[in-house]
Amino acid sequence: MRVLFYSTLDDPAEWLPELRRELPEGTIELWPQIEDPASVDVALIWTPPPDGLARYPNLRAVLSLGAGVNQLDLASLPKGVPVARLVDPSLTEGMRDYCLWATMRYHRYLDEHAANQAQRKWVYKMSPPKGSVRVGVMGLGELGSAVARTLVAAGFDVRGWARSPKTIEDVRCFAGEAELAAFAAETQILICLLPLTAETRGILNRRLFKMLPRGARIINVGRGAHLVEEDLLAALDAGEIGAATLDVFAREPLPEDHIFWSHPKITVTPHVATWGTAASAAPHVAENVRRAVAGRRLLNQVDIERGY
Ligand code: NDP
Ligand code: OXD
Repeated sequence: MRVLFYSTLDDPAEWLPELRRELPEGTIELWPQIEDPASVDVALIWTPPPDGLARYPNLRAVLSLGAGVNQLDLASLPKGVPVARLVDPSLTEGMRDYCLWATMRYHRYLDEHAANQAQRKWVYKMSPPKGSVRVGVMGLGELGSAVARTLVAAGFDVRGWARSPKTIEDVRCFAGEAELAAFAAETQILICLLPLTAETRGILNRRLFKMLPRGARIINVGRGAHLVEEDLLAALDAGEIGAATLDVFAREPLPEDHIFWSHPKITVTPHVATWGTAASAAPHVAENVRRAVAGRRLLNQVDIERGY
């Protein structure tokens, strides 16, 4: 079994030894040094390589190096080849940590205290009890459900929204477009952990911002294209949204002259909410390579029609 590895983000020096350890019966080849394209079984990639995947006529699976798959441009992949997203315990842990940090930072007004410090201003502002702070998580999949549970354990009043109904202990769950307004009406800190699909593109928009309580804070860790940037800027100016923490952007790297860099109510992090690590993810990848070669259904296989 032969695996092609290509990524502009992930370090092959970290990944290849782990993959070779987990898949001793396989051969891992680093793009573009591919001995025989016809013998490649699986592509393990963050984005398709510059010359695409059509050169590999016997491909049996495309495995994403990310939890998200939109960056693979699903429509451009060879038809009929199954795609799987990455599920990795350390990636999930990183996302739980980031969302807890960002939520706590707003809850304890640490953004405001930092701004006050810059002006040598002593402003005594205490937070309400955590149990009275309503945090809403959009997307209750692998990551969203883990984040929701973490926030419950931390003491917040948590609700979640997904496409289909969910049951998560101590999380009030809402489903579908019909329940979006009810979910949003109670959400003071909104976390977006949706995949980017035709349905979710631009979902963080003026209409949704107006459904939220005045001054709500936004944490976008999904994808940049979930956010309508001009709607956020207008909502911040109008005080409808109080502040935003953005980890993902429509254009990455965020251009140097982008207003988000210097906006006083926006916190920018460079798409580092979390990432997959080779040591933790390699067993999952190896299992999916074996499944692909055996013609079995992949773990965390993407529904191409749905887009996630
Ligand atoms: P999953 O596929 O496990 O979960 C997706 C969730 O979104 C599901 O609960 C799904 O609902 C819900 N959803 C999808 N479409 C809709 C819709 N139209 N309306 C309402 N809910 C919807 O994905 P993960 O949790 O693993 O990852 C989520 C996203 O996080 C990734 O796609 C990626 O964009 C982002 N990400 C960002 C990272 C970063 O560093 N910033 C790192 C890793 C991921 P249902 O359960 O009903 O199907
Ligand atoms: C991912 C990401 O999708 O890092 O895993 O954004």
